[in-house]
Amino acid sequence: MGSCLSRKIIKKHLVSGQMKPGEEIGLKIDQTLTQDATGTMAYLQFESLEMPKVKTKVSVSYVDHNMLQTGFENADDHRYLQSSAAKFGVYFSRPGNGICHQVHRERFGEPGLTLLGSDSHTPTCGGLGMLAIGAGGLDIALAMGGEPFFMTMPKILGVHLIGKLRNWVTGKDVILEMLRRLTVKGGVGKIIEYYGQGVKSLSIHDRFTITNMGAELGATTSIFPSDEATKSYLSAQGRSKVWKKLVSDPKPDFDEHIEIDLSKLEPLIAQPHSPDNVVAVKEIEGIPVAQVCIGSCTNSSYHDLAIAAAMLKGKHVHPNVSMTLTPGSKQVYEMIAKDGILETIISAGARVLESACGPCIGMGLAPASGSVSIRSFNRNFEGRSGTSDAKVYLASPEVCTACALSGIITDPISLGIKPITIKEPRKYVVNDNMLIPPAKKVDNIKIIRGPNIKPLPAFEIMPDTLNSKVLLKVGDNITTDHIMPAGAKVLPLRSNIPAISEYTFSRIDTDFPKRAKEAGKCMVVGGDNYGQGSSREHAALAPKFLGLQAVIVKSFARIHLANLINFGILPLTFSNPTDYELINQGDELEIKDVKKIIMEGGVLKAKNLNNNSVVILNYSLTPRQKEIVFAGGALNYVKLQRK
Ligand code: MIC
Ligand code: SF4
Repeated sequence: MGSCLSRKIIKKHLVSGQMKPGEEIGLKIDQTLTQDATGTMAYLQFESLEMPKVKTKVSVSYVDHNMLQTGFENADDHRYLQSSAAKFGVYFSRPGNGICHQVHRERFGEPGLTLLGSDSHTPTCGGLGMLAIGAGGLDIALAMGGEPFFMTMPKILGVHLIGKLRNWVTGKDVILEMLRRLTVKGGVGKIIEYYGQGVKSLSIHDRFTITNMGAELGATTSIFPSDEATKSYLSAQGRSKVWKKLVSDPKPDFDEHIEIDLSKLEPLIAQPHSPDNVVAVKEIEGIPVAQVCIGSCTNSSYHDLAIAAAMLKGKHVHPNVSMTLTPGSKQVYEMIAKDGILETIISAGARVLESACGPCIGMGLAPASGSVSIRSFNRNFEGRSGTSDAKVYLASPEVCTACALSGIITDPISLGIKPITIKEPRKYVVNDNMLIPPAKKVDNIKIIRGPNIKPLPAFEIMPDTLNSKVLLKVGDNITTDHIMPAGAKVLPLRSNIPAISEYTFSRIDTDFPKRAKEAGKCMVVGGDNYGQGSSREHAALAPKFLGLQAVIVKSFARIHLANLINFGILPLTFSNPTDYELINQGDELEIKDVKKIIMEGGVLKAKNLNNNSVVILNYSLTPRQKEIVFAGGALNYVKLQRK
């Protein structure tokens, strides 16, 4: 049996462990990326490592999330990030240069390398044959400091692609089909590797959309081979030198396997409020639409905007619809400005936004109460748009534009217009004047901090017995947006843990921070796939600041689990999932001799002091992770190691 592509790249970067699913492996990281909403913490953490410079080949600090400057906070963060990038040898992508995942694939992505990013959609660069993984900011800080990235060796799920997409069917429909089949937890613990004759027919942009939104499957990452399409893309970016052919061997050693016949797919749409709530567009045609947004790191490429413009040409946006288009990067913006696409879009009555995450993260453009918004984005969690009762649907730019023209949910096939082919540019506009390379002389560079940038809180080592109340009990698929919302109001507080902690669980229970502060320590109980979605470590850091000792659930999402460990919160799962019923919100739990039992590999029991029932809990921690949790988090642990 031959090796699949994922294992080939892992093998080249393996610094510890064995490539057996379930075992802990350490990977050498070639490149890192951070964005502003997670980056300030990552650089504060990097600073606390007291290293003069990053040790990676390339590290980039992007500003794309916190772009609405309604107060001084975001501008101060941008300045902090720019000065720390200069000081530590990091590229700085200025506000306006674009969304991190769009710019990174344009200017930095390289087949065969590893990329670790403090954003869950980092796997986008997997479209180039890169092993690109999302993680919490602390893991990125450690990788910048030259530490390996530790994770559990995933299973490799091979997705055999056959056939060819029909007209009006796109990469978005491929990933929506994956979500329909596998659900938001179907990719947990897996790398998704696409292969087979069908790959050839997928444009590089289709591939990026698919790898980007693999995050919604909960996957560790997704990857495509690096082939002729990859070569043309990198050449058009003036980077043909970094191209190399990368494919799996014949008969690759996948752990699991599925097949998708591309020719059988049709335009699909994810309904509120989950990316896996997928149906065929034609099944729900006719629903009135109030807003259409094309943008986000999933679908804001030159190709996406060109197709929307071709559909809009000579027509106008329906009077009941507010349509926005976001060029994903300055490069895309310059391209559409040059070749008339921008004019077509403006003339059709669409609103053009700056190159940033924008409405995807609730930074403006919240839809009207109870209204329907169709978006080319990747997440439609309840309330994420900024309007709690809005109904957000996810679909391709083609479907979005069809809806904007007709004012109702519409399958583009029903419009009866001729299929449109967009030619891949032979040369992209390359103008890196908003990308500041690392400074050569750093001695005089001062890191500039605004008053909203508060020092990192310090955490104590874990006590021998955990004894606290379950202050919150939640169900399945709780997202990190539930635990720590984003949006224009909360995002500016990302550098201020005491202030942001006031919003912990505010989507579910506005009283939680008050109760937690009164109690001083607490636990949370949840269902399956706890912590899915965003990589924001604030969803661990803020609850930790409020005294969260342990989270007991049926199962965890990967990045959040790692973040809990990184901040010294004990992650536990029910040995018997029906025991979930034995614990109620408000019950007091006691877990005695927790460290001793975990060190010795014994049976961990939580006693419910309210009904005297005893629940057996599993802990799936590697020896290194045990040390981290006991030390009160990874920063404490690394500092101890370096002493
Ligand atoms: C998101 O899409 O939810 C974000 C905002 O990009 C997050 C990161 C963050 O919360 O800062 C992500 O996907 O990791
Ligand atoms: Fe930005 Fe949205 Fe992409 Fe997250 S998913 S990086 S908020 S565009």
